[in-house]
Amino acid sequence: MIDLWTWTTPNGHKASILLEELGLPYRTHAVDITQGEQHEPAFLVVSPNNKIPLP
Ligand SMILES: N[C@@H](CCC(=O)N[C@@H](CS)C(=O)NCC(=O)O)C(=O)O
Repeated sequence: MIDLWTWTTPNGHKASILLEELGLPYRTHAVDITQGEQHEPAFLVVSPNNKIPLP
């Protein structure tokens, strides 16, 4: 199972479109970058550069 950390940005949509087109199972984790959630310690563990999308 792929975990996709993402938000409703064009880059986030690119990752979702790719996974949908490939037909791969994945679960989505919303990271609201407008609220600064990309800087939370739990997210930095999986994305040290605080960027989404991250599959
Ligand atoms: N080329 C990168 C761009 C990633 C990127 O710039 N993500 C932005 C949102 S589209 C982001 O996470 N911004 C939050 C921040 O920089 O704090 C990718 O697609 O992986």
